[in-house]
Amino acid sequence: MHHLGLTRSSLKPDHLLQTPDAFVRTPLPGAERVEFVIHVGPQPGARFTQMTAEFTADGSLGPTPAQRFLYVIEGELELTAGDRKHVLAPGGFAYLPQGAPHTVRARDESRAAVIEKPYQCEAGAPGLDILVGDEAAKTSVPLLGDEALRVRSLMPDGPGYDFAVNTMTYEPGAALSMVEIHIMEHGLLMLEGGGIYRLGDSWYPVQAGDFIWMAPFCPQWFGALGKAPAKYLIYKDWRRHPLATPGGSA
Ligand code: UGY
Ligand code: MN
Repeated sequence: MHHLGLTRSSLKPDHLLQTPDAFVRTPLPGAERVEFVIHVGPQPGARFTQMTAEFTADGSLGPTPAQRFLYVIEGELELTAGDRKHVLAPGGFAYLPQGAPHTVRARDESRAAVIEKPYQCEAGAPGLDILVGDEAAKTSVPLLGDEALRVRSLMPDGPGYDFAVNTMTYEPGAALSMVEIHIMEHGLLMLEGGGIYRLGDSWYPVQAGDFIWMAPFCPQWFGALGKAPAKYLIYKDWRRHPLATPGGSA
């Protein structure tokens, strides 16, 4: 089946829209019975990597040289760290500090968003612990007072943490109140619904399953369309001086 070379996907110097029809799977070293859709990495200019891991039953992740954040989309993952085992169901998430020994194994067919970023440590910042949580247990907060646009912060905010991961849920018709232009870069996975994303000087129809990368300072705006809420998982680098180098100290 071909589509005469058409896709909504687009790569520009300051953003990427990657739609499921353009996904290509790849294995990664150390992982077993998992295929990865690598959404972004340093190659097009990102300073982190984001992928979707598609596990068959008993599939497991390999090691990472960076911090790792997991968000379960489908199925169930067992995270083992030290003598503790956690079971992550859809909406469950985990943060693994750089160098923290752990294993991740799927009980059944499962899918998870995986975000990895070299740690930019800050002098005097406290050592970080493994965190495990459930999105549904996090309080949602209106963005800039807009009750129709609610944000859940999955990561704690403190001097030790150099990135944030949030979910944002838009009621139909809700929109960002401004075109944002900021130093943080974003990795974004559409989880539900859809709408129009402005990226740079282009406007794209987007829907659940799509991935977006926004480079630092990429102009961005979103408005939700349709009869159901639109929801996305969004990563941003955070709390580090602009001159700090990735992987180095601030
Ligand atoms: O956190 C953010 O910068 C967020 N408001 N950006 C976005 O949704 N594109
Ligand atoms: Mn933003």
